[in-house]
Formats: sequence, structure tokens, C-alpha cells
Amino acid sequence: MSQALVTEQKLSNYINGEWVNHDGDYASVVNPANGEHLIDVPLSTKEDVDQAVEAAKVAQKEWALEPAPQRAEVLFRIGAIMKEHKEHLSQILTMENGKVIEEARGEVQEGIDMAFYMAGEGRRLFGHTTPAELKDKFAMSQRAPVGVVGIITPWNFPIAIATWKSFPAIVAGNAVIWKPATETPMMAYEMAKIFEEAGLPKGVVNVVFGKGSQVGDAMVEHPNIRVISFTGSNDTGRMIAGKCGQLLKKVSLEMGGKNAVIVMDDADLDLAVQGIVWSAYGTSGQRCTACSRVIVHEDMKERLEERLLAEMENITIGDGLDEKNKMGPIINEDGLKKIESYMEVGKNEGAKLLAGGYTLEGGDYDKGYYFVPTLFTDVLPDMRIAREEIFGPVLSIIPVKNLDEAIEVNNDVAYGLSSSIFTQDINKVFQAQRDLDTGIVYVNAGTTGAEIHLPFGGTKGTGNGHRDSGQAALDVFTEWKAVYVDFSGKLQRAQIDVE
Ligand code: UN1
Repeated sequence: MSQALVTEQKLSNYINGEWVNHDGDYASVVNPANGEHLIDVPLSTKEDVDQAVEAAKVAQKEWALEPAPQRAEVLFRIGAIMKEHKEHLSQILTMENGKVIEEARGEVQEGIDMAFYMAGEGRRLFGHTTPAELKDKFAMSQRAPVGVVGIITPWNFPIAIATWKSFPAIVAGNAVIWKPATETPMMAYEMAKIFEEAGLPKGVVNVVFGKGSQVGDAMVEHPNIRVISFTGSNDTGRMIAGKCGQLLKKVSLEMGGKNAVIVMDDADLDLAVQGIVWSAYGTSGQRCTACSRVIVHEDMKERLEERLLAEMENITIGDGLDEKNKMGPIINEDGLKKIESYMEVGKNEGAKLLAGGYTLEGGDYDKGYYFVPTLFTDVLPDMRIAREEIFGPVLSIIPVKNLDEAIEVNNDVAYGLSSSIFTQDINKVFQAQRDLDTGIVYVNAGTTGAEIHLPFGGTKGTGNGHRDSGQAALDVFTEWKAVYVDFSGKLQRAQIDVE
């Protein structure tokens, strides 16, 4: 059943509205649930990027001249087509990424929401009018497109994150070069087909498949790509930032988290357990927003552990296409090895393994990459398992004495994406939302589940001050232009001729 969804043997780049056959190396795309080969993905080169940028430059000039509400019309159509194909997209997403089908549907929905939300921006894209300091003079500031922009997207949310970046770029009048992750290229192929069907003019979005070391580098270094928006690992993000800094290129980075749920002694325990399990083990912990630390009031610790262990029993693991499964595989062998290596790290540091800690073996599990939900307790804030992003279903419990200590522990890591607090005390709620040093704060909910019309991103090692999605995303893909119109008919010198 699953294979029937894959209709091509080899993917092609999508450049200037054409499917361009790649005449070089390919990589195999594998279903992480069962090891089946799905399709081949081109490993493109600098020349392919050059070709895409040439097309994008020409297309962008025309596209920017279209009235924004007309550009938005295309986005409305893209949203409608995505909605029509939601199930098809979700199934392919599960096949190439591994996340369970229910979550795949959720991710596709996130993309649909983003299309309609950003389409609405086509009738806003607000600027400002501002009083001028001289008589008979008019002043305003407006958003202008940047030009050709580059987006580099990860495998863990291959469709949602691509929409967070490409849709604001499109509605603002830019053209896009998109490098999707090589693990999940089929989502990009499906999206390109949707762009075509929706009537997006050729060259406005171009998809170039390949590796960061080739395609990504070529994009970062290309003089005509004026913005790079990247979501992925911290190491890669820092490298990109370094290069972009040197080239004075605008760069927007989102690079993960070490997100914590704080459970106070007055928390609704049932709710907290549900929130933690969903945020820690959903998507097999492979979200930037995944909860990997629980900072718990010492009086609540034992009860929480008991309840968590019981709830974890209900997590059925297997192929995400099977509706009964709650947790799918890890993306690939490297991801799995990294998670496995942290088991030793945790034990050697003196943390107590309460549950899990191993890769599932035997039967169908041998064909994929399955790691069981894992729980460490008595974790100290300075242990590596409490500080480093593991990107898997591994949770550490850190006991604390009070809210001040909880906030301090939450903030004392290199990342600052998402955090959460479970409490029924309104005073604690307001203190926490002010003092938690993360870009996203939840109250009485887990650390995952950001909505697309709010800014997504974080502080410290999570990023560099920019945000994906929400209106804030427009700041990445536009320049502010200040315009002065002097209708006095005479030379008026600002700052000098002021009476
Ligand atoms: C990510 O893991 O990079 O807030 C994105 C969430 C989802 C998006 C996660 N809406 O968990």
C-alpha cells in the first residue's frame, strides 16, 4: 500500500517551473519505519544553484510588481490544494519522516494554516505613515521585498517549516531557492507540484535537492541570494552565520532547544503527566520544541514519576502508518546512535535510569530505527543529559525546592526555545511567563504545539533574534524602506530649515 504512493524513481530539481533532470550523483531515500527504499534524491551542485538563482532573479522582478493581494490569491489556492490533498501529503510525510500519521496530519494542517494566514497578509503588509519635520512633506515607511532568498529546511518538520519560510517570502514579493533535507525530499516534490497547480509563476520557487556541503554552501555564498533562513543543527547554523556575517548577508537561524516543563507542588498532576508525555515522546522526541527536562518540585517528584511510568506503558511503538501506534521510528541510524550514546553518558554521570534506555529489536523492529521512551531521574542540572539536545525520546527529571530555583535551572542552558509551567497559582504563572528565558512559554500545557500566527523561535543558542512564522517572519523577508515626498516645491533641508 505504501509503495503505491511513490510514483517516480528519481526526483528532479524544480527550476524555473521545469523538472530538470539531474545528471550526477543521487542518494537513496529510505523509510525509517522499515528500511524500504522510497526514491532517489539528486545530490546537486553549485551549477544547479546558479541556474536556479538566474531563473529566480528574472521571476522575482515580475513577481514583486504583482499587487500583493494578487500574490496572496496564489497562496489561497496553494492552501486549498494542500487541503484537498491533505491525506495524501500526510501519508507520504509519514513514509519518509516516520512520524505517526496523526501527527503527520497535524503537520500538514500547520502548512495549510500558514498558507491562509500569509495569504491574508497580502491585504495587510502594513507600513507606517509618520509626521515629517518640515511643512508640506510626507513621510512613510513600507516593506519592500529583499529579492532572491534561500531557505534551508530540516527533515523533522519538512512541510510546516518550509511553509513558515516560503509563504511569507512569496507574499512579500521575493523569489525562493529551497533546499529541503535529503531525508525528506518528497514533501518538497509534492509542494512544487502544488505550486505549479496553483499557478505560481515559474521561477518564484525553485527546489534544489542536495547536501548542505554542496547546495547549502553554494546558496550561502551566492552573491544574489540576499537572505538565508535556516532551521537545523546548532553546528551548521553557526557555520552559516559565520559565512553570512562575513558577506553581510541577512540570516535567520532556528537551532533547537533543551526545553523544560516545570511542575509545581500545586499542579494538576493528571494534566501535567499528559502534557509531558505528549511533548517528550510525541514525534519520538524529534522536535526542536520537544520536552527533554522535567523540573519538578521535590514534594511532587515521587507521585509524578509513578504517574509518568504508568502513562508511558500506553505508548505503542511501530510504523506510523498504522493508526494504533503513538510513536514512530528515529529518522536514521546516525540519529539512533546519537541517542544510544547518551544512555552511557547519563549512567556514567550518576543519573538513575527509571525506564527504557534501549533500541527495540526483533521482528519488524529490526528493519527500522526504534528507540523506547526513556526516563532518567535524579538528574542534576549540570549533567550533559540535562544540557545537550539529544533529539530523541529521552526525558530527565530534575528535582528543585521552589519556583525561583526551577526558573534558574530552566534558564541555565545554552538554548532558549520553549518552556512550560504547570501550576494553579496565578502569581506563579505571571512570574514564570516573565522570567522564563525562552521565545515560547506555555502555562498548563506541554512545550510543543506552537500555532503558526505567533512568532516561533528562541533566545540564546536557539537562534539569532529572528522568528519564523507569525507576522515576525515578514521581517526576515522584507527590507524597511523610508520614503519622503516633499510637495512644497522648494528645497527644504531636514534638520537645518526647521523653524
Ligand atoms: C520543530 O520542531 O522545529 O510547536 C517545529 C511545535 C510544532 C512545530 C515544531 N508546531 O511543536
